[in-house]
Amino acid sequence: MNLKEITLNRLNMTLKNPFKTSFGVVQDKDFFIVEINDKNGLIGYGESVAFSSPWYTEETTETTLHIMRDFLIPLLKATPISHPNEVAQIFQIIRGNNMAKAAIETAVWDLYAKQLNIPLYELIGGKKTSIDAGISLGIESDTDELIKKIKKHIDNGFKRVKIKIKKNHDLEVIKQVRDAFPTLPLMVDANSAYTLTDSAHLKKFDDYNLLMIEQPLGHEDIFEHSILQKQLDTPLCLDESIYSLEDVILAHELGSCQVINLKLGRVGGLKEAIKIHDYCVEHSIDLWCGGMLEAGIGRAHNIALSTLPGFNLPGDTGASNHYWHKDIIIPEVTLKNGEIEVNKQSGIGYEINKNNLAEYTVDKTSYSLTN
Ligand code: OSB
Ligand code: MG
Repeated sequence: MNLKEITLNRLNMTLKNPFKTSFGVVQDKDFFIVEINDKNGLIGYGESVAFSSPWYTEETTETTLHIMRDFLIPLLKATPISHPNEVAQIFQIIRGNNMAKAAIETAVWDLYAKQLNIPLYELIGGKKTSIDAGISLGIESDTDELIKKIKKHIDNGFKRVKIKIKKNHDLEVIKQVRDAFPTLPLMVDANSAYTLTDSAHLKKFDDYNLLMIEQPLGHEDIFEHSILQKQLDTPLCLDESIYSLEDVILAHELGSCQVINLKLGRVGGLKEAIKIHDYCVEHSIDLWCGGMLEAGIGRAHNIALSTLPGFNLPGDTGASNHYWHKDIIIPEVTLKNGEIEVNKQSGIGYEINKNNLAEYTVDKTSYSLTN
């Protein structure tokens, strides 16, 4: 692929609104935009999605830097590639650290699509011309406030609403939201807030016609979810527990969930994501694309992935301006009637906004990929 150089742009961006989960609050994002240049001047972009602290999975911004700089970039430099599928293979000797791997791997995919002068979504076999947008809303101490926000998002056309819950902040919230919106496609995300001893309590969620309960139990658990799923009518969805196709196979075989939330960063990039997609299609497992409060580059990759036919439920990918005062891509991602139109430009379909990128960049280091 004639790779020439890789640049790690470290960005600090502040979300418009603090995002509260069962673990804590995110407002400041410290992350990387990975830039890979080829010898003809084309540039592929990827975004790292780990947070500053390891509350979601074990990776952090600092571990991402360590793994990319000290292991992944030297591996990429040492091994010439002719197709982005080879990147995941080269990175296989490094255990875990999927978010670091995905930041680079997805940049190579974008570059490859640009070299072929075709959209990334087309390269991976995506067919949709628009994707359905859902919204994920953080925990609000005041449920009336939450209901106001939901109303606004429904008016903007969002196709489904996900609310975060935690212990002692769940049933009453669900009940009030359901009363306010009796037919809303509604789901909840617990980010691992419960244990199996809560199963009788979680059983009560069955009364509220939820689309699914996302990740109620342990962040790496698959087995106990299979026990819980047998006790509930509401479908379970796994997020944190899914790092690979093997995890999806195990979850499916055990009956741990009926739905998968797929995130590029969590599974190490596009190659693994496509394998998981194909398995879900083959086994009729519901699938949607999750989010990590991404800036524009990560958002664009999520949109490309979501064009694959197996993504049969609205994801968490919404408009840029829901998250940011100014995003780093041109155009910004916008919604029309709750849908995001898929851009047909080559690669991820969006240009980088160089001024905004520079404004958010706190550090920038380049590494040669030629010997
Ligand atoms: O659990 O899906 C999650 C955000 C950060 C980390 C984990 C999660 C989330 C979200 C919001 O739910 C996703 C988004 O809007 O990008
Ligand atoms: Mg989740």
